[in-house]
Amino acid sequence: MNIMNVDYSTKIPNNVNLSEDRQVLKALEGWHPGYIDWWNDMGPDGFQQSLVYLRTAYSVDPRGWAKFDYVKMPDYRWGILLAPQEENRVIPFGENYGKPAWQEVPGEHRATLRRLIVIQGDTEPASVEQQRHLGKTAPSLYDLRNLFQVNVEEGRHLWAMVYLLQKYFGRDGREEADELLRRRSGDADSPRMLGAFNEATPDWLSFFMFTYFTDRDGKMQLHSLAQSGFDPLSRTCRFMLTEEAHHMFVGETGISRVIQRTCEAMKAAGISDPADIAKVRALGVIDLPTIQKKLNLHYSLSLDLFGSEVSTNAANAFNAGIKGRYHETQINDDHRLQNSTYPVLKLVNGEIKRVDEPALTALNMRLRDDYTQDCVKGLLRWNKIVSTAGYDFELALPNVAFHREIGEFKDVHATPDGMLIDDATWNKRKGDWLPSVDDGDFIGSLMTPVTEIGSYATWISPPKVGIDNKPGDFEYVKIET
Ligand code: BYC
Repeated sequence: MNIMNVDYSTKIPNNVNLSEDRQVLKALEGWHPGYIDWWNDMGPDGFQQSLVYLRTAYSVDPRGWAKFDYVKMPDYRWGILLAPQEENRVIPFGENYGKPAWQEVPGEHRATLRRLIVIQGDTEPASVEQQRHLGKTAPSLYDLRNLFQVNVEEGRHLWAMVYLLQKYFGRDGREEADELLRRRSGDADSPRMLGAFNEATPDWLSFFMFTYFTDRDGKMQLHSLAQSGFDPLSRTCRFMLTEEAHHMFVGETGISRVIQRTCEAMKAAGISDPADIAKVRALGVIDLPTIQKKLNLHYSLSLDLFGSEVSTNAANAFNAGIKGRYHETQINDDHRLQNSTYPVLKLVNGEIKRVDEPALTALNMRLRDDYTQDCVKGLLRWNKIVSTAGYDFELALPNVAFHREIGEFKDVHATPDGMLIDDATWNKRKGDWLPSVDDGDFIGSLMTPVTEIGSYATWISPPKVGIDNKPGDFEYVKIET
């Protein structure tokens, strides 16, 4: 078969020749009904009979890989898609640097590899669970369609990890695949594995923040796993990244549109002080200080997803050749990191200081730094909208010590500017920095659905361009209740 094109003749679309891999096909077909049950129970609430204008991958050729059409979500063809195999690929880092990439699981690294695949797999259904109620309050059909596109693709990313588990990890891989359908975001007894994936996504501003900040952690982690010496994981992640770009686009443009609308409304009403929250809210738009609080929350939750700044897990995975660095092959060094150091932010005698640590154990910190640099790009665009509107207000990323549950700063409190403060000050001030119940109630009050074709809620601007070059008044979702 042609690896570029996806075989749609089997129940599970794929470009991995499943029709000749009976055992894996059987395992996946056995898992399929449980997945559909999970989708019906935990996927989007409502709209399952609606026709949604979705893209589906038909190829893994970066020059053209997706087709758009109306699909009912339960009929979406979730498939197994791997980027084409690179001939003579070698392990690009670690102790096995330069040796041929593994096509089978290396026995001595089996447990590490399985753990990383399970963690990656766990986040995908978690995000769908977190977002399941949002369809009911979508600000437009365009946004509703984007939500569902993100959801079905996160579902496909779960399939991607399940394929790796079932094909390469035998019985325990199959058990892990079943567990991925059993855990639930936010569940007291059986939560999802990583912190941010057990938080609520109560409104659309949270959804945009999540797709901007948390999906971007996904991007960084997938890039690192795409470097893996275990070639099937590398190829899987490479294709996932193609889809992931749209998710972050939804976040970045979503936040841009919220800010745009707020600035327009403030200008039209002659408001000169963006911090005059009551006046701004009276216009039915979200004030900039509240947007900053939501940003503080989602950025800090997402920083926790990088693990501890100094981590032997990360060092072991790198040494083993299993998880590399962002853009590993473009870095100009020995790719072994036996003798180099990396500056890590640490608490030293009650102060935040940069301390040189062995580069091998500082890999989480390095990836987190790469992530922060990537996050800044959106802030520049958002701040441009504010300054172009003539307002003196700048959104900023909070300090990495702010509101942390994992790593070096988990036991201290810090302001968004990075000043360490005591418990009492934190408790008194945290409502100034993180969304309060009142903020949540106000945003919640704006979340009324808009389902007329080409219309948008009061608190968000229309997008500059439509999906698949469709016009603004395109019926992105044909709602059937
Ligand atoms: N919450 O050495 P440590 C995505 C645990 S998002 C809870 O500090 P390590 C997506 C850790 O498991 C990307 N527990 O960190 C986005 C370990 O536990 P054990 C998902 C945490 O291992 C949006 C212990 O603390 N993919 O794709 O170097 C929508 C010590 O760990 C957390 C991945 O994350 C936490 N935040 O790094 C949809 C890639 N952090 O084993 C999808 C795979 C740490 O001692 N995962 N712990 O019981 C990894 O590479 C690593 O496991 C981590 C942690 C980066 C997560």
